Amino acid sequence: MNLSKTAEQDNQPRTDWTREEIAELFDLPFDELMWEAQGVHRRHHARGEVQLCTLLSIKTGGCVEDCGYCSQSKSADSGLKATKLMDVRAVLQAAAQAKDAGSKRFCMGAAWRNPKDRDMPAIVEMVEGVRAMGMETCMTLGMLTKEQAQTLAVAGLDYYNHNIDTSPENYENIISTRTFQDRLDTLEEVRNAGINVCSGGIVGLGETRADRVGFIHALATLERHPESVPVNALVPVKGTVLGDMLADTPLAKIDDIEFVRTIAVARITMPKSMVRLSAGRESMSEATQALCFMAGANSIFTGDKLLTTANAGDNADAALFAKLGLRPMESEEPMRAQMEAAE
Ligand code: SAM
Ligand code: DTB
Ligand code: SF4
Repeated sequence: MNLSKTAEQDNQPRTDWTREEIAELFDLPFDELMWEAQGVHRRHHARGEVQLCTLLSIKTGGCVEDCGYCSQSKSADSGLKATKLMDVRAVLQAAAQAKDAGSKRFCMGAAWRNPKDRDMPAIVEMVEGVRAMGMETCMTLGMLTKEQAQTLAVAGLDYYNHNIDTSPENYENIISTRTFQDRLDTLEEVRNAGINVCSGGIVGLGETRADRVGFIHALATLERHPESVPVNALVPVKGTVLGDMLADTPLAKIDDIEFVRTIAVARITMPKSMVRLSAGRESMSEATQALCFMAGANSIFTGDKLLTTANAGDNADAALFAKLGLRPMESEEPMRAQMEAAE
């Protein structure tokens, strides 16, 4: 297939990808896949720029869902102490620190199946406070009702993160307490409320190549692509089903090249989206991360901590950026407008 013609139609990202086409992309010789991904990346994004985002867990642990990868599930034996929702003031202090460290987006995560309506006023204050500091806001709070999505939109929330995590077929092997359709329903509420959608998943859950194809296919055939697509590499946490599985069968760890292929296929099939190289960087070599950036990843989480697990850290990232000649992105919006005007 002529890939450069198939990524877009009439300058609009395609949403009619077939699983066969996506499987063909995964099957390309690595150098061709990377060439194609770089081409798409350069047509739609400023080269050499990577967005820096910071995560904060505003409510940790004790979650009633049973996601097999997650340290925060009640079903896991990870030893994590459950906390209450943080005070708004403490959240805003952490946001100010992230801003000082150069972060452009502040992502707040809560270990909830869904927020309770009584939590919403504090959540709204957090969104408004972080926005007032001039940072973009992202929240991930679990499933939302229509009313909750609208409340967040009115508060000015820029992005809502809600991952499909894996292929529709593999979903019930990973999570039993909610369905793939539940996830899609929340994504639709977020979209309808006018909030930017952030949705991706995890690679290295013991899934097959066909599951990775199905995972990208599910995102790339949404009526509108998520504006942001986080691709996480499983962080194996002791006491979780999947962390323990990996400890018992180390060979099940995702192959680095296969991870890079997943990033490249996400970039090609969702050309305008930010592709976020998310969890898992701490145990990734600099060379693998460099390949991910070449494959089209243009956003990372900075700082020493993700939600509950360790992250690469600002010093390691600054050194890597200097080595690779990468620059922190100022803001994705003017850049997008420029690229679109040039098209
Ligand atoms: N409770 C909310 C939910 O699940 O929608 C928000 C928080 S949840 C921790 C956000 C996402 O982080 C998950 O959907 C999953 O993709 C990712 N994640 C969680 N634990 C992970 C792990 N151990 N390794 C890699 N990614 C992980
Ligand atoms: C996403 O896809 N990855 C981030 C963010 N969205 C919220 C979370 C990663 C969490 C990694 C495991 C942890 O630190 O608990
Ligand atoms: Fe709960 Fe989210 Fe963790 Fe699932 S991923 S157990 S919903 S915090």
